[in-house]
Amino acid sequence: MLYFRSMSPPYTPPDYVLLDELFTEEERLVRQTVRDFVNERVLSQITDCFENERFPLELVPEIAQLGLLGASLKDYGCAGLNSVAYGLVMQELERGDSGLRSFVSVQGSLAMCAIDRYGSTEQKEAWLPAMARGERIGCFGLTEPDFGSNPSGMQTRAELRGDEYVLNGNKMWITNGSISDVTVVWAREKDQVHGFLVPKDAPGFSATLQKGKWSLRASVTSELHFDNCRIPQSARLQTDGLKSALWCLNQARGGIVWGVLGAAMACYTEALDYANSRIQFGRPIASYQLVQGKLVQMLSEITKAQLLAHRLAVLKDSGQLRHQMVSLAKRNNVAAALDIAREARDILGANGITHEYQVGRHMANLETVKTYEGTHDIHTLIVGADITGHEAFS
Ligand code: TGC
Ligand code: FAD
Repeated sequence: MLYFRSMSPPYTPPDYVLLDELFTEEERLVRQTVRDFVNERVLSQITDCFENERFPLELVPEIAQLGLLGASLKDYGCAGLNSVAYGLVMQELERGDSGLRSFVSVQGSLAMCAIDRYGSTEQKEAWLPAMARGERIGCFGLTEPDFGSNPSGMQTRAELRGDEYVLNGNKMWITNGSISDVTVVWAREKDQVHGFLVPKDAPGFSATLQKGKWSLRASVTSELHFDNCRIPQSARLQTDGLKSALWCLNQARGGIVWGVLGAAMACYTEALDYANSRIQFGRPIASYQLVQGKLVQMLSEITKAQLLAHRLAVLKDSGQLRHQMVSLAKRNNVAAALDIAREARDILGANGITHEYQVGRHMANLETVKTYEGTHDIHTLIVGADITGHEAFS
């Protein structure tokens, strides 16, 4: 018997050890609001977006209206959510699609957080309110064609000539690049890396859409080109070397720790529903021990990842979070989500590779999430260096 998406029961995410008790009423309300938005506005079109390599740009005003852009920031029209509520936003968005969560992560945790932390009052006033309203879109250009895991080798240069900076270089794999009004770009000025704000109409700036991805197809990914790109001297952020860029990454990595839970929950619930209705050898496949073993393993990993995500958010809000802890959680939760997506795909058999179901899309997306914001292995090395005192990057 074919099992169609239209037959799916309402979404009931797993909460095996009653984690809901850890959330305040406000946090649960935020989660429900985003869950409803994803149910009503995202799920109906996301397969089509993925198939056609299209980011649903038309949803941005609604996302902004819900207060999801820069939601962890306090002023400039931002929602000022605590880290648990912010995490739940990421979780629900990524239940829809990693590309949607990426858009919100890059706009809020990377571009807006960079401006909020390192910008002048003028820069904040110029960009943050409009970005919170979704009227201006931002991106974060760190990675280069030859420098991904090791951004300290970046080639992009900024040279002060008179009262202007002149930028030269290329960035690659930049989420939101071609739809952005402003790029937070990282470039080397003499021996020091700094962040700069480059508006899309700056002379010498251009962006090219990267097509042909197997993963994150409902997300805009671009190359950025700086060819004697001129910006005013005042466009430099008050940054302190590469570590300012790495600080921004913590904010986005924290969002990923929660976000991938949403993708994992979507895969788990779809696999559980399918296993209960798919009959082989005269019985639902859910009645076989091997299938139950897979489902239990998925649920265990989700439950552990939920606890880790929650603890991280509490540590962040109490000022005790170290960036190495974020690395441990990003590494763990993304790997767990990817394993869950692959197992869910397996439980759905041949149906698991079709667009009729979500698992294949989430599985493909999570391959990107494993790589961006620091690869799985880079996070292994970050935690490895922290616990042993020996850096093993080179
Ligand atoms: P290293 O010598 O380790 O550190 C230099 C200074 O920076 C400090 N630091 C951090 N501070 C805050 N947060 C962090 N995450 C930090 N990591 C390091 C460090 O304490 C030190 O401070 P100080 O005061 O002692 O000088 O620096 P390194 O250049 O050797 O870096 C090593 C490494 C590998 C950890 C770093 O380069 C790294 O994290 N690489 C991964 C690159 C990466 O994650 N790129 C992400 C690009 S953006 C992206 O992918 C967006 S995807 C968006 C989406 O769609 O969601
Ligand atoms: P590499 O660094 O070349 O790594 C390749 C492999 O080598 C990996 O398995 C890695 O773990 C391994 N490796 C590297 N160094 C070591 C080592 N020392 N020891 C052991 N193994 C090692 N970047 C941005 O700046 N902004 C964005 O908005 C952004 N969005 C992205 C969106 C998408 C869809 C993708 C795919 C990427 C995006 N990125 C973005 C880039 C992303 O951060 C990089 O891809 C990532 O940091 C890895 O760099 P790389 O792809 O060059 O891989």
